[in-house]
Amino acid sequence: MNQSTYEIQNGVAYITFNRSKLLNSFNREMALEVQSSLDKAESDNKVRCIVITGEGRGFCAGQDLAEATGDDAPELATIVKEHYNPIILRLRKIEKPIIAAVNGVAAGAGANIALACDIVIATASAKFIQAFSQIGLIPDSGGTYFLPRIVGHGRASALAFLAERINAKKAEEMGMIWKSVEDDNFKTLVQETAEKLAKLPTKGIGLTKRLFNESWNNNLQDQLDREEVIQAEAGKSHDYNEGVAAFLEKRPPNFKGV
Ligand code: T3D
Repeated sequence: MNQSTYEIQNGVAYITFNRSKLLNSFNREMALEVQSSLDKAESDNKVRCIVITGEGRGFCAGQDLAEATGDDAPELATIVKEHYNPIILRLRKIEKPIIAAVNGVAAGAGANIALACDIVIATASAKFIQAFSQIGLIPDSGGTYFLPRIVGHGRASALAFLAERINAKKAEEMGMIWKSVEDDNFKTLVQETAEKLAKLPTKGIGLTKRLFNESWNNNLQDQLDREEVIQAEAGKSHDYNEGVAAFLEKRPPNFKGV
């Protein structure tokens, strides 16, 4: 791997985009590496939280436009199908919490990869840009799915059509991200949040994520039915028994994630 890095620390897998000279814009190699890192993090039981971030001053500037143009460039549909869609589907399917640690500008597919994560923490100087309309494209990487659902139709339309730079504070105010944090405190907050998540009941969190995913397409009755089924599954976990026992014995719980 040389377009990204993969590192595990205290139960957290850190996947870092590593093309900082080009603001971590995606080429094919980086897309395939990120897919394989997500697979590794999913199958490793020691990993109980995943953090996605970028090296240098940018999070990710979306597609490397030099790679997407020129005579031997792949079809746009091929890029979307083979690079971005598999990443977005993994981010939603992996039943472990995933943090987008947005360390700088997040544009195009970079912005929408962040929005597909479970929790977005951004440094105060970060910007979010739905850059697609500037070059005549549509918001891919789940943008047309997540944006209206997260911020509402009106804001999604303005963000997508106008491609304005939205700073982290404003993104937080409109509910697009969880937290904007001063640059000096960013790394510490990301690490503390990730390590806290890695000690929580991963099984229950994963099942919650599954139900949130399903809720987009369910009516209330169907969703309540699913909660009934999945609560029974959560109730069979080690961490449910441990959580209740720890509460009754007035001691801190020791969750194992299963
Ligand atoms: O294949 C397809 O196209 C379909 C898939 C589409 C998915 C997409 O993501 S489409 C959207 C693609 N992304 C963009 O349109 C964003 C382009 N970048 C920018 O608008 C700006 O770079 C930023 C607003 C993100 C940041 O601006 P600034 O002033 O902080 O930095 P900069 O000077 O523009 O960029 C620094 C370097 O990175 C620069 O290279 P240089 O001059 O130092 O050699 C710049 O060309 C390069 N860079 C930034 N973004 C990209 C890029 N190079 C290639 N592709 C990029 N997307």
